[in-house]
Amino acid sequence: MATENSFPSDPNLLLEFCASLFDLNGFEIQKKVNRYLQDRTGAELVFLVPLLPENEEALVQVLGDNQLDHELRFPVRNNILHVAVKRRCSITASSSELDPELHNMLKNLVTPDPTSFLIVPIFHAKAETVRLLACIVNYGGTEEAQVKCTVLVSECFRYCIGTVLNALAYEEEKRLKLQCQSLLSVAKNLFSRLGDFTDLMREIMAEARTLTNAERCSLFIVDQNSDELVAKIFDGEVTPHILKEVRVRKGQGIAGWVAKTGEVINVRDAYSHPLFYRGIDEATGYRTRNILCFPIHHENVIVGVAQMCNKRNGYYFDVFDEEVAMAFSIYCGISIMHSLVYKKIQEAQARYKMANELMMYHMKVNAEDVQNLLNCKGSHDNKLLLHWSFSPRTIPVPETTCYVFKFFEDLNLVNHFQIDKETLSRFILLVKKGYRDTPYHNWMHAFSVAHFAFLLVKNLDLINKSYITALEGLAFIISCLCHDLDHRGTNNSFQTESGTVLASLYSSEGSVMERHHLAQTLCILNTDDCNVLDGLDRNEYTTCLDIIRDIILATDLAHHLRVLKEQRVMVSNGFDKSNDRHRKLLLFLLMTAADLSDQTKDWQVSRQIAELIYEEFFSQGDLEKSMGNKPLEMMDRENARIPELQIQFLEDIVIPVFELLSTLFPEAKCLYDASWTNKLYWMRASQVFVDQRLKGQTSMEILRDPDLVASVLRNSPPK
Ligand code: 7OP
Ligand code: ZN
Repeated sequence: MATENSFPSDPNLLLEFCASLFDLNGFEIQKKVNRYLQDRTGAELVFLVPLLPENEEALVQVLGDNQLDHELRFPVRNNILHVAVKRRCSITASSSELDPELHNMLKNLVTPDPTSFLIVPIFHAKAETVRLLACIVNYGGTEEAQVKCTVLVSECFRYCIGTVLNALAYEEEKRLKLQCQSLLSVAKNLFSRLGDFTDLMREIMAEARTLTNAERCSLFIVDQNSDELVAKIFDGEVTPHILKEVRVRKGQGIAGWVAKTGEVINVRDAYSHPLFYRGIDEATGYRTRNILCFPIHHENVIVGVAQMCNKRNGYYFDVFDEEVAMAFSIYCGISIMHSLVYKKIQEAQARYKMANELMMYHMKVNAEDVQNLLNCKGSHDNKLLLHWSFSPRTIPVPETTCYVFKFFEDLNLVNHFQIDKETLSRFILLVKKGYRDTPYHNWMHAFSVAHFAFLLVKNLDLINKSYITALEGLAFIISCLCHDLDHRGTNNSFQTESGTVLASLYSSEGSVMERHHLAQTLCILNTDDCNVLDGLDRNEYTTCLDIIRDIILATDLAHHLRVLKEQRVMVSNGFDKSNDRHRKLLLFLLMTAADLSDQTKDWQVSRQIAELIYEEFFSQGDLEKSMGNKPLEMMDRENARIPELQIQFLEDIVIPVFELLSTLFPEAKCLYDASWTNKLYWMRASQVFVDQRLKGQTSMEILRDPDLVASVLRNSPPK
């Protein structure tokens, strides 16, 4: 045993040696250390075995003066090296106890066969773990030589371990960085091929071969229904052309085992492995030497297995290959699953397109209806049509389309924008078809809103007085006709609360229904021979669509409440006809007024509208109750106090709109007055509701009772 003061190292040589380690890379440092220790110990060969901390891997890169053309990596566990690490003292061994490949290399380098072999663990005095082993080959074999070698090694490293470890760590970082970079470029490559599954599979195999330096790769996808592995695409130098598709049961063969257990299998000699199936080699004439087989996961499910065959250059797959393979397999899993999802989405889209085609076919308006509308000889010149108080709901439904046609002609839009009359007829009929048979939000609502817009443009002479441009006038009328297309009788919060398809399309943007009405509008305008905007030039066309979009989205009462303040400021500061924002705000106000215009007609209309609206609201409330939700009071047929709700609605929303409108257009004062009068009538109605509720009638029954109209209108009009 070496004593405290025995110092076999020559201090000058050691100092010189330490100084010479300056600015060398990991390989050069190892050569220097090996040479120094060889010289000092008189051994035939010295080499270092760095140990990687996390995964207990051993690394051999340099033997004596020779840097290996491919570094060796192997696990420390179940290896003679492990004994030295565990005991933390030098041990003698036979080199045949080493990793077999390392043993072979030593045999080629050392003549004759290594006879004595010493392993010295190296650790920093202040650190716990062994970071490095020094292996000394043919050092003499005596116990004295063993002690001397151990002391020489420990003295050497007392001064240079920091330098050596830093250089090695730097090399390892460099390697990891390169590995990361190459994996990232692999990921980039794979993710750009999600559109074509076969192409993706080929690329995965090619990348896997390059990363692990393998001759061939087989890729199996797990068929989740049959629990089988399926390979359809083959690659590599030998193409087994006889095979169309290979199916392997889970658990069968190496790939089947990996699919079943999720373990990586790394076999150095395929033929000696009990799970190896020789059939494929026999059928193809390919000779499998070694195999690296790893699972491909996606969210904890094994979706595939990749099997790499034959490491190139006659080596076998090492721990490093296993590591790269596992990282690679994560990208494979994600890209395979996304590619499958992408395929599904494309199929869904194709199905959607087919369904849409079918629907558009059945939505086609009848050619005869188009001709009838076009050639209508009816006069339809109701004298009251231009009166503010006229209720368009009195017009019989079959005549409504003729009136709409008239609105376009009367406002000079057909002329001004070169609208093809047949296209206009088809457009009007298609819009009418686009409304459902809901109590309130149906074609008659759209028609009455469009009529009110016609009244506004005509009676206030908005276009000639340049309050709005002709294009804005056109957009306004189209928007009114289309603004509630395909309404389902339920409001925005219902869509969001019950997670309808419409909510999934639009809820992130708000105004779910309005966005749908807009989408339907654009769909109609894009239908063959229905585009009334065909005659517009490019610029006018896009401007018109932009205005339509803004107006339809503005029909959300939430939007109205958001811009009301700005509209008030505009009205009190004076309307500027050349200000684009002013004209927009005016259009929003006009649209809201048209949408609420039922409340500016006489009270019988107001009552009838309430009947339609509450029928629709209560149906939604019933649905909400059946889903276990509590509806708003106005949607709840048991609790809604209709007159109070109407008074509130008139006060909070309707009256302010017409107040603002009549400030801007004094001619429209009668609309404001009418909405006020209706509020007073609803206050009268309130008492009737209280009385009749006590007698056991439901709100809806009271609203429909002819006695209600009789008692509300009995006395002189309210003041
Ligand atoms: N008259 C009406 C509507 C009651 C012309 C709608 C609402 C908001 C607040 C009540 C309330 C209802 C709403 C139009 C007309 C049409 C208003 C949007 C509604 N008398 N409602 N009502 N509205 O959401 F207090 F449902 F489309
Ligand atoms: Zn509406």
